[in-house]
Amino acid sequence: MSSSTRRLTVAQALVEFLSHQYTERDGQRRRLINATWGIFGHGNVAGLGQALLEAGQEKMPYLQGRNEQAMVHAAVGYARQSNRLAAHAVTTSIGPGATNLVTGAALATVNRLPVLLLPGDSFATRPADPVLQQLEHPVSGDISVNDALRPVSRYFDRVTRPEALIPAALQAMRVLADPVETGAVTLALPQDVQAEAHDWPEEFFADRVWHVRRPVPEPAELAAAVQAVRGARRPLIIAGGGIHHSEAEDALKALADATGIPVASTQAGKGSLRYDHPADLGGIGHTGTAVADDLARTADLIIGVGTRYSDFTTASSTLFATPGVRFINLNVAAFDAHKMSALPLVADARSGLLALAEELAGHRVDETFEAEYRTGKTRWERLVDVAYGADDEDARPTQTQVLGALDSVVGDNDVIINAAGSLPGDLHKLWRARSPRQYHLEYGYSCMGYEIPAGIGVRLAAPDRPVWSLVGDGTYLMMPTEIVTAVQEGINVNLLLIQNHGYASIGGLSEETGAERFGTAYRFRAPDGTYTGDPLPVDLAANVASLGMDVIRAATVRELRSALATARASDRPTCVYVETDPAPTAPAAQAWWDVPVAETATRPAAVKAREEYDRRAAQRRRHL
Ligand SMILES: Cc1ncc(C[n+]2csc(CCOP(=O)(O)OP(=O)(O)O)c2C)c(N)n1
Ligand SMILES: [Mg+2]
Repeated sequence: MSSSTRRLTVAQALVEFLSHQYTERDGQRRRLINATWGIFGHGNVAGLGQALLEAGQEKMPYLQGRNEQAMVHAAVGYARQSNRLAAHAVTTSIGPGATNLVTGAALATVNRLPVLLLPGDSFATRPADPVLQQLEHPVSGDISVNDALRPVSRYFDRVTRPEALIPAALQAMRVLADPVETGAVTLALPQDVQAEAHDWPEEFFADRVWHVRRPVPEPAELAAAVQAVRGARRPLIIAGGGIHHSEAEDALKALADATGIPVASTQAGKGSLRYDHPADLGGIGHTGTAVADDLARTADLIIGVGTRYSDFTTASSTLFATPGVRFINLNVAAFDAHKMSALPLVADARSGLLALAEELAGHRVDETFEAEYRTGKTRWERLVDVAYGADDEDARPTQTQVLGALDSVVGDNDVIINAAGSLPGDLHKLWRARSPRQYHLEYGYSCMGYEIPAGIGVRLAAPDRPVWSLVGDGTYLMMPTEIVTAVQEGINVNLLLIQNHGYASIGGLSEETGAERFGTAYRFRAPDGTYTGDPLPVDLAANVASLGMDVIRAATVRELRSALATARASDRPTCVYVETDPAPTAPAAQAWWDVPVAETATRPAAVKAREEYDRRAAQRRRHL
């Protein structure tokens, strides 16, 4: 071991260390931590802030954010678009800056996406408890608000001594780069420790490459899976987000081409096959297409690839209705591979699909089965045409007509981003995904406010792809903050802002579940005290413009199409603002979603909704 050391503060050493970390997959090497987002306060200004200043933009690019949660969203957008091979760090002060990370951390961990969180923490040496923003816990002296990050982090450490940074930083990198374990990683850094000097061994700052493995299936698991596929009459593949993370789209296409097994996709997996591939059935589950859901109900074998089986996918355990239906789960995480009592195929998605294709050589599904799903696909395509089309181009567009207009303007490479509201359902049913990672839906945490900051992260990861953040008015008001960041950095993110005066999605859900749209409209109070008066005189387009973004207002379908084309051609961040006609033009839900309804109520709407709920809930089924 060399005896040479370098004297740096903990914060300086961490930044230096981070600038030397790389991932490698398939022989391709790239930097693991490509930038650090930060908002400074007394908990990090003179520690990590000073260290970032000393490092300089070249060594560690610094990005200024407006809201800590939003900075995590930007980092997550970046990581997802980078197929988890690169990530960002986020530094915050102590107290509220740190706890603002909690929602972002949960979002990253739920979606299995890497982000390195570096919240400041109150003094390790405790010279003057309580310092500003320090939580005092009457019976536990070592708790800080950062402990709220533990359950939402895949790795958590508090670096209370300088030398403890070494194992903490190494574990943090291992988890970030690991396809099974990745998620939010938190290193809490007490404000005094950040500024403390230490003599670091030079080896700590050597280039370090984290190989991102592609585990291959075990022969016995593979043999069992192949036997099950060969014996199935009506197999269906569910493509999950793991296909994109693993860059397994070509392997999936090869398997679908060779075997004729149809593919339905989750929100995270949509775009695994191009929408016009004959075996692509579109979305599955509550927001799925009729052809995918009909097939799921009648399938005798479900082959889940890189999916978590969320309740939207399984229609709350009601979708897979064939008696004796079996599951094969190809997943890099054993945790997911064993869901649905499946035959587990624990492997990287691409390795596993390639192995399956090789072992299944010559095998093909029945012609009548293929003809059946192709007919269903054609029928659904016609529904999409109807939902996208407008009889009157000079009328206010409905939401699906907005998507039709966007569809007509984007190219193969554009990325559309969304997370919450009525858009995810409409997009899952209708969007014609033309390339991997074009369809960027955060539907693990479905967090309102992901879209705008994520757009920045996506654009940083893919500077040559036009980026569209799609937001409703409620979502816009939740987190418009990073528009300022996009303007400041000249990051060309387009915003499609849909005004419908409230939480339309939850309004619809509320009505279906007997809650009568309570609290879901943005309107003045009527004389009876309910929010059923006039819409609020709020001008969101003016709000966007006030933050420095170009804005184009579109009132009709025709104007909208031209506004979208103008925004796309512009080299500045541009918002297209449109007020929609609330007429429902999206196809109805093809499968259930379990949202419990009041078991007893005085109002008739809830009583009636409960009857329907009980009928649906009786169809739930456990796969054991
Ligand atoms: C942070 C957060 N809070 C609450 C919710 C619950 N929620 C889901 S959709 C939605 C309404 C979204 O409103 P808007 O963006 O206007 O879209 P719309 O429903 O009108 O299409 C709400 C409140 C959420 N997903 N995320
Ligand atoms: Mg709305």
